[in-house]
Amino acid sequence: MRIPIRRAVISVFDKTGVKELASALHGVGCEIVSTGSTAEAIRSAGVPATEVSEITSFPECLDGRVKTLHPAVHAGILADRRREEHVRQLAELGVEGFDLVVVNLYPFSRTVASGAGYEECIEKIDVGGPSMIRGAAKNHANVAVVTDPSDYARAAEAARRGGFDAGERATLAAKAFAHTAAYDAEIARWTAKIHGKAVAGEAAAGGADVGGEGLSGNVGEAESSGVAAGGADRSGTAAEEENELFGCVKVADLRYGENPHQSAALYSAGGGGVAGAVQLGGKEMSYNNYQDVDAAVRAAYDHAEPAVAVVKHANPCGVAVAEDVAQAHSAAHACDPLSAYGGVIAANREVDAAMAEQVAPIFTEAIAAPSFSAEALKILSSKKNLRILQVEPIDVARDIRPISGGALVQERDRIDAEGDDPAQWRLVSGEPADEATLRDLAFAWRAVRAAKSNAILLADSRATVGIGMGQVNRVDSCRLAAARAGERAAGSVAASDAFFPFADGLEVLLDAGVRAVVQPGGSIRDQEVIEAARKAGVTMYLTGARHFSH
Ligand code: 93A
Repeated sequence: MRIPIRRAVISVFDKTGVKELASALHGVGCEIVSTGSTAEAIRSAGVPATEVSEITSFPECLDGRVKTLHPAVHAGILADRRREEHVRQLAELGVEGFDLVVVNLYPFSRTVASGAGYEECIEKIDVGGPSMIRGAAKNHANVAVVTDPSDYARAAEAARRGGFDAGERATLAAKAFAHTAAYDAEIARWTAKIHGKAVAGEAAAGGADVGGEGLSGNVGEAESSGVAAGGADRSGTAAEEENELFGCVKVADLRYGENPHQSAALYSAGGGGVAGAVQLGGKEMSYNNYQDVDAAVRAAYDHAEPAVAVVKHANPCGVAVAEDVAQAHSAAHACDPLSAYGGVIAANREVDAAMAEQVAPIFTEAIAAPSFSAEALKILSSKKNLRILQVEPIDVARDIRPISGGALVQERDRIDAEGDDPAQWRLVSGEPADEATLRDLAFAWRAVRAAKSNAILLADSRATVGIGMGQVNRVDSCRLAAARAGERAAGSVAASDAFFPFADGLEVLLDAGVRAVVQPGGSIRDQEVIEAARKAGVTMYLTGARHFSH
């Protein structure tokens, strides 16, 4: 159901596009209630705006710390106008409801990254804004919430056609909650840093002066620890100079890069994901930890069922899906326990005590998941060095990779390309796979793209049993996968991230006893490859989709 936009509260730090939005809202007869400088900006466009202080009968005070924190605002945002009782109470209290909340927040991360001092950073912690955003998002049955100026055009359009419908309001609410969650995560990391706690380890904003009364120090300034202290000397390096890159804000200087002589920094797009992870325990995150956690998260979060990926040097050494994460972890670990030593683990569901008990005895650099049960956290925290990261899944739109003299930008590879769905696969050899085999093939196809090309992945019972990756020819990847699987190669299924250019690689897999294969096809020698599969009586599907990962 559409809810006409008759009354809106607008309070924005970034004034981009606010005049146009206010004009459009005014044009459809919407009353606008607004805070100090937002109201000024709106009025400068000839659009009337009621000051919040007029409806609260309370002045903005305490240097702007209290502007909208008043029941006349929050009751108007939170009232569920489908409930007679709420409508009656609003009338009794003389409060009018809001249909739209437009808020963007004080730029906390940017302030920290700019090298601002402690007091300035503290003042840039927005309280009233997130409260209004969360109130409107909670009450999306009645209120639409807009937090991103790029949604203003949609809001203006919605106002003209009689408001947002329920689905649109829910989508905006989800975006709003993600926004405030990411905002608070950044503040948590910074606060933990300046108070020397482990919540975000040292991977927080800037190098805070935590000694003695040092909290008034320049908290955004990079500490210059110097090579002798074990960190790179960052003076005059790119990591220090660039506070913004590709729309991401620098949130931390890392101790060093891939190697101790390289300076490095962490940038965040301001949302969840690995760059926005909240560290719940363990040692400081390193550059390599971030890379590996990112690869592990991507490998685990690709699956719909409970899944665990174990990663080493950005490549999976085990991936599995199962009924729960503990089972998935034990299957993933069993793939290659030798390589899992010193690896990084990611789960796509809450880590429970059962999984934590399994992980604790294994030397692991980091563990990432959307959440951890209290018991799991207790078990994992007993490993003082184990980095524990809460990673909110996000939809990454693009990959950026620097090359000399510039950068390559591409749309991110997702597992939803034409041909990824097993229903679209073309059977070119052998019998159609039975249900269990098809499930294994579908799992293997989903998992193989987590391995660097050339990638060959052998799986059984929805767990990898051998992975060959990163080789400069596919035959070697096949040999590696078969060798790692050992006896388990016989009866397993195989996925190849790209076509077999010759039959030789496939023949290695056939000799090892693989019983079904999925691969993109598309080689000029497809017929040769298919013939080899047919001769061995092995099932083969072509997907038409390829998942190179270099
Ligand atoms: O200091 S606050 O947390 N206290 C508040 O009550 C409050 N209400 C809105 N900051 C508050 N805001 C923020 O003020 C908004 O999130 C927005 O970023 C900014 C807009 O203020 P102005 O209209 O004066 O520029």
